[in-house]
Amino acid sequence: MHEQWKSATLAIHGGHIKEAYGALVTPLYQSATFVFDNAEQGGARFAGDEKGYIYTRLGNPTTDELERKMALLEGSEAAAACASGMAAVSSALMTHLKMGDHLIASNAVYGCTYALLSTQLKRFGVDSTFVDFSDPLAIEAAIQPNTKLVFCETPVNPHLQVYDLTALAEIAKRNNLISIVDNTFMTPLLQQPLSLGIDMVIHSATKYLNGHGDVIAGIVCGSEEHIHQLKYEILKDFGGVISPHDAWLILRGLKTLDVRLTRHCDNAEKIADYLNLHKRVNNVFYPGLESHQGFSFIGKQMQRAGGVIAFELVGSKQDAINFVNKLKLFTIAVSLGDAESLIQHPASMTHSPYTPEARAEAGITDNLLRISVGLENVEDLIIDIEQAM
Ligand code: LCS
Repeated sequence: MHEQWKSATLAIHGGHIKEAYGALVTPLYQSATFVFDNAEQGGARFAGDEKGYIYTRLGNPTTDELERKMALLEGSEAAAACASGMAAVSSALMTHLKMGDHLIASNAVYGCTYALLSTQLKRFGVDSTFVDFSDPLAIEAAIQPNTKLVFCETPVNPHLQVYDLTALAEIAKRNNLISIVDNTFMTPLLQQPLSLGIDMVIHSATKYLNGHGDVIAGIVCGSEEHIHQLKYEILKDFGGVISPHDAWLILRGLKTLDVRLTRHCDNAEKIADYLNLHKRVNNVFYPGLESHQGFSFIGKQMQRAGGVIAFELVGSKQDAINFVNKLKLFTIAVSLGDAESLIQHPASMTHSPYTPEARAEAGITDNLLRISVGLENVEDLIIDIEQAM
């Protein structure tokens, strides 16, 4: 049955198991631990001789449903839910890396991912090289004898550059590297990296998957072997597991993902067109615009361009900051994918962990602004931008 269902249906029904009392909605199993009938049963569960729950850090029925649903949506064998998007990124990396290894990442990624790769992993003897992933030759040129994996987001946070995932998967396979893609900006409804040959997909579920701004969580999707290792070694021992309550909220959010994304994309397309024609705007970064480097990937690698737009205002950094402060309907906050439209200044906020040099290299300028277009009436949003201009 699952095989025939489209994503919108899977997001509602996928992975659901009929509940004992007939409840329509998956129950929230808000329990830290699970009771054994006797000591022998407890021992058998720990030994793996008997199936069944032990302790929520090792598995929980509510969390399991989220993981089954996400695996179906991404087309992976398995999935693991984590305490945050950063827990998903770090757990996925720790599954594959050890001291002395090297990885290659795109030079623009979410700020904390950059900090993890450039600073934290270094403390454990793992080196990272950052290159422009729009140039496949640059990726190949960065490969060393100890390179283990390649990592990127596409579209990139914050400026929406798009990378060719088929080319990336091909480079990874030819050089025996693991490929990991952060699919947060797209969700599996707009882009499925595993179908293009990528090995692992990561999400900050904090964003569109939950969609309501009330959860911090992450997901990793991949092969049975990789996810088993991630769950029963990395998550078990490092502990970055999701709370069942957050898993339950994401299950609720996923039911409306398809309709929410349609609205996010519709609104963002109209706002990108408006900004593109505005004389106070220098550059609009939105893959749905013909002028954008990522436009040729729309309808192929990615179904639509999503709900995030970046743009540079004419003038100084202070002019950009003044514009942000004048907005009345857009809320000044980091994060994205919520019902509320949000605006933030990447250089001083989400991408402040970068050094100024690395930020310049990654194309994140001081007057770049990023908006997450929400679900409001788009005319109201444009009126708000117009009055702040
Ligand atoms: N990956 C991407 C692409 C992200 O945008 C973020 C967070 C993360 C991973 C980490 O997820 P978290 O741990 O926050 O769930 N991005 C943010 C942003 O752009 N503004 O605030 C957070």
